[in-house]
Amino acid sequence: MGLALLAVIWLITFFSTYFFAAKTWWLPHGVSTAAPWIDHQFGLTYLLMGIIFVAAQGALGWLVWKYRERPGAEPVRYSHGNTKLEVVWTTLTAILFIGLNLMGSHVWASERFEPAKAGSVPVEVTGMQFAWYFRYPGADGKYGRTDPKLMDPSAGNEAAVGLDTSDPAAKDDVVTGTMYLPVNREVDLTLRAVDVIHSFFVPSLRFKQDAVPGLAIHMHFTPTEVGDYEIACAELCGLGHYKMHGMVHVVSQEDFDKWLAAREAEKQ
Ligand SMILES: [Cu+2]
Repeated sequence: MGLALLAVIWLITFFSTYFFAAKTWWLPHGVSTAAPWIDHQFGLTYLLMGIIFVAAQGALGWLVWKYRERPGAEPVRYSHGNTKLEVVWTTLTAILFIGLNLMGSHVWASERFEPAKAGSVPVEVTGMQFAWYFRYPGADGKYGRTDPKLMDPSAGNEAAVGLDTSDPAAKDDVVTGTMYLPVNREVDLTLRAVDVIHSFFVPSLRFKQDAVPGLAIHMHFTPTEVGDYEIACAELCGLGHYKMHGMVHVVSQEDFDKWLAAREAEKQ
């Protein structure tokens, strides 16, 4: 029985480690300036946790077999444990977790607490049940006023985010259901939510941030490769949560300008 348990524990350990080591399911190729940092941190965390996991499960299997029931074995005694060992592994665990957090906090904080650089592209993302809308402030660089009373989700785009068209700054605001971004330029993102908490998640950009009703959350990132990348809502936000899918089209500056000009022209 002891040998059977050892085999089961080691087999579970082997197969669960294999899928991570072989990268059977892994992150998509990263296309933002923060991606190498984040991937490095992610890989390091998995490696350290993997080593501890394999060592702990390996020891568990071995001990299960070593102390198996057999004729002539010493009867079981209650042990209160080993205080010195407990202090050591608790301290080591604390150092590891706090250390990993400190290492990762730099990248995390730089996208949130440092302001976006001058000349970045402002985009406002609004999450609502169950769609994403993207607003570009237009030539004046200023977002027009929005008002919850003007919101009409069934009308889509401008009306959905409640844009007050009587405000001069709103005249050139563009609201769309697909996101276009110029490559290699920093994006100054403002995240809003209308009804419940949503989470704007673009795995390829290594970007994930909650959008919270009543808050305008500022973040910035820089896409580095032209392509189409999937947006998902990473917060279970209601029955239609699965429909909160969208696309980020990262294009050249020229294509971006053309696209934005075409949207502006549609407004006239
Ligand atoms: Cu959502």
